[in-house]
Amino acid sequence: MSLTPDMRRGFYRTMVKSRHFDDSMIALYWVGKTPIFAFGKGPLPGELHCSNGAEPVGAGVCAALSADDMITADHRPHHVAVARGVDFPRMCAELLGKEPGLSHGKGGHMHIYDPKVNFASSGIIAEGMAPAAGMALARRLQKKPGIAVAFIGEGAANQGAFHETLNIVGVMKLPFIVVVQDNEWGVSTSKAESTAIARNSDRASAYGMAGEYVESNDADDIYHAAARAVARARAGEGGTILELKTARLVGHFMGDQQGYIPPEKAQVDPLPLYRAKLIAEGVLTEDSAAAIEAEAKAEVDAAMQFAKDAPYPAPQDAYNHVFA
Ligand SMILES: Cc1ncc(C[n+]2csc(CCOP(=O)(O)OP(=O)(O)O)c2C)c(N)n1
Repeated sequence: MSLTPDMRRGFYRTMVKSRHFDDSMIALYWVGKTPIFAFGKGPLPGELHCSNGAEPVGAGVCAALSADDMITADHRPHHVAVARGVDFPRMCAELLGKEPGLSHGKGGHMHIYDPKVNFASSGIIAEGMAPAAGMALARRLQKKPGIAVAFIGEGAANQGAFHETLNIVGVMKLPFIVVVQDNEWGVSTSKAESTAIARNSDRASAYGMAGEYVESNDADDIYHAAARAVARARAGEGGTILELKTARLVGHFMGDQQGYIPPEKAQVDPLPLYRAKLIAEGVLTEDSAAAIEAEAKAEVDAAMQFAKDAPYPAPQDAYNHVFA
């Protein structure tokens, strides 16, 4: 499907919403943790991995999917969850550990789970690969429509789960896409230090599947490449390693000062670039862009307020809704 102006305005809106969500969570994260970084304190205790810079990946890939398709994401799931249309107020409540959260506040930000839109995420890297392949196989056996897409980072592409899953996807020609988000860093380890080849998509031939590397962090380019991979999967042509050159504009987790990133490796923010491009092409004006930004921010602020006002789970429910 070719891109319409409406779709591109939608990409911009999705990206702005995701960015404002992350920025709001980052601001809240520091409450109670300063002046000394008190990791366990505040309304958002523990780790927080934000998606700033990767928004085009969520917007572009999810636009190429249908409601029947299934998604697994990783420890940095916000941009994908927002683009997929996960119940947003409940997602905010989940991050704050509140009772109306998607998992009653017991999953936290790395474990966003919304079966209504076929979305799950896990903090164990590459862990989403095998369940996604299983979902693809289930759809085939049940003769139901739908493909599976696993979102991971380039660091996770060195995990055993990546290779074992792709082997079986290749053998069974499963309708599966792994979206490898190449932001260059796995915590503080650069891709060059951890991976002997420059592009994980080149590994595709080893598994008998297609591989594509997208050099630009632009939602339009990402959408087109994702649509090609989706078409192959739906046509029974098997899996794709879709590696996307994206960015991580914030630390690996909040509190990471990123001292290991040399100035020449500083990454570019894709949002102002996309905004300027759409304005230059007449898809947006200054006014319509500002209106989209205001609307997205109002939606985030309302959901944040809902989450802040919501109650915590009752202590007697500690053992409900959990498997152990
Ligand atoms: C199996 C496993 N090993 C180690 C970790 C700790 N860990 C969390 S994120 C991460 C790096 C992930 O890098 P990458 O896959 O490139 O994703 P990015 O953080 O860059 O988005 C590591 C090692 C983990 N969560 N799971």
